[in-house]
Amino acid sequence: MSIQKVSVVIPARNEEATIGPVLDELNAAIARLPRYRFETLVVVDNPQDLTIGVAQARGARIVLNPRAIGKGAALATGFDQSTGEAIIIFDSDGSHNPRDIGIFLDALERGAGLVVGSRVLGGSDDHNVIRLFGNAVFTLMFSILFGTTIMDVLNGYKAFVRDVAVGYKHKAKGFDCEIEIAARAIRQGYPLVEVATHENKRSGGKMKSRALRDGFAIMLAVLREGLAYRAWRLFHWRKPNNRAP
Ligand SMILES: Nc1nc2c(ncn2[C@@H]2O[C@H](COP(=O)(O)OP(=O)(O)O)[C@@H](O)[C@H]2O)c(=O)[nH]1
Ligand SMILES: [Mg+2]
Repeated sequence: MSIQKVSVVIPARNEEATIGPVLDELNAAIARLPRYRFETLVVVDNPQDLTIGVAQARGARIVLNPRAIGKGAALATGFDQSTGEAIIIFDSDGSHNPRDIGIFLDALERGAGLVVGSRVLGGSDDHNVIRLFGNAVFTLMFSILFGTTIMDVLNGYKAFVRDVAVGYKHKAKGFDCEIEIAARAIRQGYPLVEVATHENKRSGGKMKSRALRDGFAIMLAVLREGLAYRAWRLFHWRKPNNRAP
């Protein structure tokens, strides 16, 4: 696809300790990609969040998510406010390297509908045994239900065409949003591509995810989306993209 405008949508809750360098690095990356127009949206929940001042000083637009109920809800509000044909999401805690956005955009230009950053290919400094195990199990469940070979569906560094993000009701309000986005792309028939990205250790502030609470929500989302997809395939088996290769 030919992309003119790119929206970078960054969820942030109390990330004033980390978002400054992230946006500085993003702005440097944007300067190296003059063929695109960019907008940067930072989605915060609370108007008192100190992240706002730090982000505004670096030219980002602040989007307030009035329903402060998680990363997925924040992203959904950001998507609605964005205007690019392509959307990139990554975290505000320094875990993702904004300098990689060019790799994601290249993959979209070559025909992908969803590009997923992969820690399996690129490594991580932010992992522990529980996170590693959860990621592996949920990704395997996802791959079986959706018939993909994707290795890191839960990674929060993604790029996709606009259609993957808007025009439907986002049920996933928390970290299960990663599942919903990937499911939507597959349902729409878009090719998925994985690219190697390295995950850094969070550079400050506090981690917002909780292994048990979020793991459970993610598992439910994989089952909900995956079984719905299977049922949908049964009734659309004549669709051209459902033919065996
Ligand atoms: N606006 C908003 N952002 C959130 C919320 N929960 C998490 N985030 C952001 O989502 C990103 C990922 O969260 P993080 O705490 O790093 O969890 P991790 O993905 O397990 O490392 C960070 O940029 C957070 O600031 C939320 O409730 N609201
Ligand atoms: Mg993090």
